[in-house]
Parts: sequence; C-alpha cells; structure tokens
Amino acid sequence: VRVQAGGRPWNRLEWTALDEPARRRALTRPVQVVAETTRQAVAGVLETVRARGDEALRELTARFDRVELERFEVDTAEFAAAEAAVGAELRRAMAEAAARIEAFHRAGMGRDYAVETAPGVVCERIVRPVPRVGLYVPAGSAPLPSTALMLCVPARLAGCREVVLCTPPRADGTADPAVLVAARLAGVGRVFKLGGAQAIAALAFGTASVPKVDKIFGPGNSYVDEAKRQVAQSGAAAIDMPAGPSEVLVIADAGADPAFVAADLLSQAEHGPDSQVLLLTDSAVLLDRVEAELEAQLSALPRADIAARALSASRLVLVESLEQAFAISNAYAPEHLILALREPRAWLDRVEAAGSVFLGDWTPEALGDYCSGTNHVLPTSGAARAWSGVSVASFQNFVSVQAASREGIAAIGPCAVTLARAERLNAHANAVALRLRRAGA
Ligand code: HSO
Ligand code: ZN
Repeated sequence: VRVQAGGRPWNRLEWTALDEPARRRALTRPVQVVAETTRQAVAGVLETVRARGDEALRELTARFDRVELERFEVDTAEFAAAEAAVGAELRRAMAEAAARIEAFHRAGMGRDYAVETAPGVVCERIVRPVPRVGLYVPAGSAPLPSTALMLCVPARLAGCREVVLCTPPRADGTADPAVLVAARLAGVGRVFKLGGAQAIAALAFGTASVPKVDKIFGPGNSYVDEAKRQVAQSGAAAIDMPAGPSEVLVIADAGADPAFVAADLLSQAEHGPDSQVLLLTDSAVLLDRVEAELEAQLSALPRADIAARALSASRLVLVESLEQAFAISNAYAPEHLILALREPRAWLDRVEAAGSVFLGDWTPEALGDYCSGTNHVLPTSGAARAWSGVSVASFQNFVSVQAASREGIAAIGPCAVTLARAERLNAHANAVALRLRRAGA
C-alpha cells in the first residue's frame, strides 16, 4: 500500500449502515495464509536441525542472519559487555518493570490445595513447574527487551528447572545488549544467539549445544510461528499459544480525549504493517477529532510508513450505542481492549473476550506493554475467546492427587461400583468391590 503524507489511509464506517456481510467483513482479520513455500521451507529447516544439530545451525545462521557463529551461547564476556553498553536509565527502567511484573504475576500464582470430599477421602491439586522451557525473543524491526521480561519473569516464578532464551544474532555476531540485560535481571542465565525457525528447531529437538525443552514461548515472525506450529503438531515440544499480528480495539465515548485515542491507535499501528487497529465510538464528533489527531500525529512518527500501512486496514466505526460497541468487541475478541469511557469499570462486566483490558483515559496500552505489571504476550486473531495471555500458570502443570483410607473407600466405593456396572466395565467394579469386601464394608 502506498500512502502519501497527509493522506487518511484508514476506513471510516457507520455500523448501522452496514448489512450483515459488510459487518462481517469489517470484523474479519486479514487471513494469515501461510504460503505452502513457507510451510515447506520451515519443515526443511526443522528436519535439517533435527538431523545435523549444531552444524546445521551454523549453516542456517550464516544463510539467514548473515553471520558466522562458532558458538551460539552468550558467554560471560558478552554479558559483561552488554551490562556496560546499556545505559543506567534503561537498566533502571527494566528493573522497575521487572519488579512490577513479578509482583503482579506472583499474586496470581496457582497454589496447592486439598479438599476432603468424603470422610477419609482427600483430593489435592499440586503444582509442578514445566521442567524445561525455551523462550524466544524476536529482533525483527526492533529488538524487544520488554518481551524478554514478560517471558523470563513468570518462568522464574514458576521454578522451571531449565530456562533458556533464544534471540537472533546481530550482524556483528552479538545479541542485543538490552535483551541480555533483561534476561539477567529476570534471572535467566542461558541465552543462545539463534533466530527464526532454526531457533525453534534447536529448542524442540535439542543439539549438542542447545538443550531440548518441553515447551516453547514467545512471539516471532511467520517462520517462527510456523515452526512452533509444526513442532507442536509433531509432539516435539508444546507451545504457549497460536500467534498472529498484534491488535487493539478502542471503545471511546464522547468524553474521551481524541489525542489520547489517536496516540493509542498509532502505538499499535507502529508495530507492523499487519497490525490491527479498531475504534468504536458512539460519538461522531469524537470520531472527527480522532481523525484529525491521527493525521497530525502520524506524520511526526519515525515509523509513519509502517503505521500508515497498518492504518490502511484499520476501521474507525461509528456505532449506535456503547452496548453495540461491546457486542462488536466481544465478537472480535481483541488482544488489547481499551475502554476510553467515563465509567470504564462499570462496563467491565460486559467484556466477554479480550486478552488484556485497559480502563480509562489514563491507561494507555503502552503501560501494559512495558511496566504496569501485566503480561504483553497475549492471544491474537480472536484466540482470546478461548486462550489466555502468558502467566505463571503457562509455565506450570497442575497435578491432581487423591488418597482414600479404609473408611474412605467404604464411603464412596458403592458409588464407583454403581457407575462401573452402568458402563459395563467389570474390572473397574471389581477393583473397588474387592476392597470393599476386604475392608469389611
Ligand atoms: N504490543 C505488543 C507488545 C510490545 N509493545 C512490546 C512494545 N513492546 C504486543 O502485545
Ligand atoms: Zn506494543
């Protein structure tokens, strides 16, 4: 899409004027078709790494990252250089963010519990960390140290035995220093300079230098996504969630600040040309003002070109009522939902599906992206209907335990026998009945 400066690349729609198919189109995300060539290229990379390990990683890194690496793991000297390269202010901001992310995630940790469900029968849930996890931090158009924090902090809180992070090498063969400092701040010591599908392959299969992990986390480009999908499907490693382009939906009323709303839409749009941006408002006046603000703010952005391309697929929609806005939002199930409303909390009950919600004029998405304490690795592409964002629970398994005493089986055994007979599973019935007789019940 070519967008001239000063143009208005976005689409303005009036919901009530749209027929059903047009409404459906307005909420349809551009289909992320994974080209057959991508699928095959990724399958090829996975197979090469599985078969030839580090040697294949060296070749693929030379081909895709254009750098010759003998060793992939970041060593002590490189960590020290990173610490020296990152300015004090950035370091402090990362430490401050990490502390809040930790506080919020710690409070939400699942705990063991036990319930006596009958006299002599105790059922428990015990929590166990996923033993070995791999975290992927993309570099893309900009390295994202905040993503390192969002993955490392909950992994550490969960107590995973082995936590390794992969991030693409830069042209000079080093990793992004801020990503390294973020990993260190969050207590993750093993970092490998690997990117793309080959990083996912290394984590899923393991090589002589990269440990195999049980579950792989983190966002990435279409090759990374496809590689995660393929290793999950083959059972080589589990993954955090299906991924797609980042998205925001803003619901604003007449009292919203148009400059704030435009700034929030643009902060999502600058992520990438495929970012999804939606505004729903019941005020035509606000909509006019947001358009004027978008125009003014867009041209001043260094990433104006990317943002304009994202905006060309965006929708600014005039709705009849806020009720209608919530119905639309729930159908769309956005990754980020901003409620630029006068009584945002009163509307929260209406939210059925969203990855993360931002209440009121003073809560831009950017706070959640960095440092409010919530996680920014969230379900996209409507997955928020059935998936949640990354939390400590993403790094844990919940194991159930039960213990019955003699008295316990006497109390609940007859129930099991009846159900077993109804299912005609006699061995089940016998396993219980035998004990009931022995217990003298
Ligand atoms: N909005 C992105 C996260 C991010 N923003 C990282 C800035 N840095 C996806 O939730
Ligand atoms: Zn962001």
